[in-house]
Order: sequence, then structure tokens, then C-alpha cells
Amino acid sequence: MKFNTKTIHGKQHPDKAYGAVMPPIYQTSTYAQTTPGGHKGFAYSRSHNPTRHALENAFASIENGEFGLAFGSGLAAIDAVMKLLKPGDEVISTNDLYGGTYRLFTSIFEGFGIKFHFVGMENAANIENYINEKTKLIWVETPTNPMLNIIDIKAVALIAKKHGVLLSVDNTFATPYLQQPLDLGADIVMHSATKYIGGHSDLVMGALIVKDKDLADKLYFIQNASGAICGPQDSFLALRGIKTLHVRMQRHCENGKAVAEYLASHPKVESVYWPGFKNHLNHNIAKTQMKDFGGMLSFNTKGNNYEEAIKVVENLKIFTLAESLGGVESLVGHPASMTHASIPKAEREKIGVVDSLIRLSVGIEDEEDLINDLKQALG
Ligand code: P1T
Repeated sequence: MKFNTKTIHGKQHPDKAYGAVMPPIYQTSTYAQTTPGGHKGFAYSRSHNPTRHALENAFASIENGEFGLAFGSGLAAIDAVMKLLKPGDEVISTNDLYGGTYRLFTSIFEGFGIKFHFVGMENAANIENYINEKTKLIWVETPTNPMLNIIDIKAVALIAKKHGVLLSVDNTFATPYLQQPLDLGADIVMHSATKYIGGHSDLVMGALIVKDKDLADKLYFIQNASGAICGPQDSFLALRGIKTLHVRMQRHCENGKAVAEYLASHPKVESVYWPGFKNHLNHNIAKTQMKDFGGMLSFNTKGNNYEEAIKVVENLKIFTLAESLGGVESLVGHPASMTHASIPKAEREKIGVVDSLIRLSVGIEDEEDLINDLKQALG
């Protein structure tokens, strides 16, 4: 089965009870047993729920994995991965990543004795400088949030394998429509399904997908033991979102390209960060590992002026000023004060998240309307 067909049919079957084509929302916490342990595979909804189960199968299918796990948020999914570790273990992470992931690593897991190295991975070989016998996990976000850096997943996977270290890839920005990290050698794929997977800004959810049974068992144990699952209603919405992922992504990519090119040609714009540009540092890697370049981009106005940036984000009318990304509607964000505010200023400025940076999640509206909106806001 090819990707577009998988989004609709992958590991999906009509419901056993009445043949419903979409799995019903099994809004139940528990299931009748005929004798202790005598149930139909579902005992309690933290452990298993049929609607969530259908979604978890869809996650596995679209990422070319064997096992999918759904969580109450992207951060809950990351939290589960970190619980594979023990005090004293070390993690090597991309230095440009979602502010909430950075906060979880530094404010929660550092306190539990796990050490994090935040490293520029645009040249994958740099990772080797930080590997030692305590290294247990490499955490990669690509494209990165918000600088749209590209990391060579295949090259990082070779390093991870060589040293017997797990590789987890946050695939939120790309989605499996653009890249499938398990096929490139990653052990775990993670999603904030809140974003493109859900696609309609109406749910908060996380996902993990793996191929290996032992790893799946460990993560399932954590999912059930810690309990950060998502509910059946949200599972239904995410499953519905997946069925149109490929058509939405195609339009996000087309509009992303049009907006990136418009901004790059605008006299008031200083720099545009988008992996589709030939002069993007890892454009050639993006071209090889991704099908297209996505709908996310960031930019600075001339003079890198904070007040100017705030004026632009306030003036936009179709782009809504809001946290999050990946929905059908275009959003604009100011990373320094919003999504990345939990990263200390000195740290975020080292990687380009300056006070004048503006991030766009380009939606699937008409391209001309989006460009006209940017024109009036910059004017
Ligand atoms: O918000 P949540 O579903 O918990 O997902 C966290 C997360 C993880 N990874 C990436 C790459 C993300 O972008 C996010 C969430 N990001 C935003 C809310 C944002 O506006 O960037």
C-alpha cells in the first residue's frame, strides 16, 4: 500500500459490532467481564480503548512502523520516551527545538539526574564529540522549531547504531507525508499530533511509533503505568485528520513555497528560513530525505527590530497570532515571547531565535490572500 492509501486504509478495519466504517467513539472507562479476566481484549480504558487502538494502528501504518502509541499531548509522548532512561544517563539533543521540549528536559529530567547536551547537528559528525559510555539517547527535531534547520537522519542513525544508542526523531514539522524517520534508521518517531496530524486545531495529542517489539513493550508499559493517554473523542478526531493528511500537506507545501519566495523578495525582509531555498545550509539533505519542504518558515524584518516584528504580527489579518501550527488556517507566532520563551535569552539567541524573529505556519487558504495579507502587514 502506498502512502496516500495508507492514510485512509492503513491497518484500519470496519468496526466488528455493526460494520461502521469509522470506528465509533467508545466513550467508556471500563468493560464488562464474564469472570475475572474474562473480557474481549479491553479491560480498562487507560490500558486499551478501541477508538484509541484504531488510531494507534493508523499511526504505525503511516510511519511505516509496527506499533503506535497515542498520548494526551506531544510533551506527554516525549515524557514517556525520557522514562526509558535512568539517573546518570546522558542525552544528546538538537540545540534548536520546541521550547516546551527544552523545558521538559532541563526543568524536569535534569532534576532526575539525566544530563542533556544541546548540540548543533547540521553537521551530524559533531554528535560524536559528545558520545560517551553514559549516552543512551539522541533526540533529533528536523526540521527544527523555529529555525527550520535540517538534520541528516540517516547520518545520525549510523552514528547511533555504531554506539548502540537509541535515536528518537520528532517528526512534527515534516509529518510522514514528507519523511519517514524509521525507514532512515531511527528507533522512535514522535509527533505532536496536535499539529499536522490532527490538522484542524481542535485537539492536543502526542504519538510514538516504533518497529521493535521490545521497545514497544517498554513504551506501552510506561504509557499504561504513567497514564498520559488521550481520550476516545480526540482519538476519533485525529483519525479523521490522518485521512486527509496527504492532501493538506500538498497544499501546505505549495503555499509555504509561495510565501517563502514572496518574503525573500520583499525589500523589508532581512532573512527567510525555509529549507526549500538553494542557499539553505542543508538544502541538499532536505531534498533527499524529504518529499517537499513543508509549510513552516521563519523570517526577520530588515534591521532585526523587535518593535517592527510586533507591528507585523499585530497587523496580519488572515494569519492569526497564536501558539501552535499545522492546522488548515494560517498562524503567526513570535517565538521569543511565545513558543520559545522558556529558553533563556542568551541560549536562544545563539541559535538565531532573536526578539525580531517571526514564525509562520502557512495554512491551506488561497495563496493570493496570504500574500496580500503579508503585503499589507509589512507595508
Ligand atoms: O503541544 P504538544 O502537543 O504537547 O507538543 C509539543 C511539541 C513537540 N514538538 C514540537 C516540534 C512542537 O512544535 C511541539 C509543540 N509546539 C507548539 C505548540 C508550537 O507552537 O511550536
